[in-house]
Amino acid sequence: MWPERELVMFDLPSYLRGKQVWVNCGIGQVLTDMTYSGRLADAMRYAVTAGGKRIRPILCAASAEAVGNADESAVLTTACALELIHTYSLIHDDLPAMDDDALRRGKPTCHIAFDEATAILAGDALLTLAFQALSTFKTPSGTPAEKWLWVIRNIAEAVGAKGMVEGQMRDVASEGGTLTFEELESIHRLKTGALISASVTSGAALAQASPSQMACLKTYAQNIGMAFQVVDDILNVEGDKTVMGKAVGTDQARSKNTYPSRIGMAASKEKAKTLIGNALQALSGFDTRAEALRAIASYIIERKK
Ligand code: GRG
Repeated sequence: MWPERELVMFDLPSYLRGKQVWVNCGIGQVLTDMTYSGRLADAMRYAVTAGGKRIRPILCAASAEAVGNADESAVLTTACALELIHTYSLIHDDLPAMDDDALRRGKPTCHIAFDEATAILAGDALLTLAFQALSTFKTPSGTPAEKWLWVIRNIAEAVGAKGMVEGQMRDVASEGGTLTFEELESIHRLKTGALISASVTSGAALAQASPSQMACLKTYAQNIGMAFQVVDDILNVEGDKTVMGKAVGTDQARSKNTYPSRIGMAASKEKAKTLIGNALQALSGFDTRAEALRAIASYIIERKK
């Protein structure tokens, strides 16, 4: 099991709050610098500032801290880009052609607050803005150009046609049918796990992780990424709509393949615990600088939203 004593000593809530403020300031700056004012910018800002846990940017920062050695401004730019991409995916996921959801982060979804065309464009613009911010960035201390390119490629691969978008395609195509367990896992790995993995590995790369550190962090990320989606499936059944800020019971209503629907609630919870145990095991060679990553892993199965 994981080291409970150290988790008790680590103040995760204040760590999360601090990092949320940090990334929100960065996102505000990127939006101010790189968008015109007007309806499109309003819709982009509305979706990004509607709330959200900021778990992907926080994982990026925590991973960089676990390794040490990162230029903070490079990590911030990357963290912002990850959240912009995540927000785009949520806007598009909520559209009538996808999950057709009216509530996200406790507020009307972007296409309800604005309109469908504006929501599509706001998502497109957020995705593009992420890569614009990444490719505009210059580190004063000089993060090597190859490292920076690696990060950009790492994120692009994770969210594109062999990553998140493919996961979404398979998810949409599978509605109403029955998937094998392997097919279900591959959807979770692509749709949710890929961006979470890229968040961890990009932070690690910016901190000059060694190949063996990178391998351990990849294992950590793959396990928490899968656990994150398993818990999301569980919360869609058992969660509280007000706490979560989004509708619940929607997976069953859309006949979606999920962990609870395939293996039941108890086995899903057991699966999430096993994955988190694996993730913590992968961090065993890291010192106390990985404490945030350890605490986040535990938070993923305890979260209520
Ligand atoms: C390209 C048309 C087009 C659509 C792309 C790729 C995609 C749409 C959607 C997939 C992304 C998605 C909705 C994955 C589910 C992952 C998930 C559990 C999202 C919720 O993340 P949280 O809990 O949300 O971190 P907050 O609001 O806290 O940021």
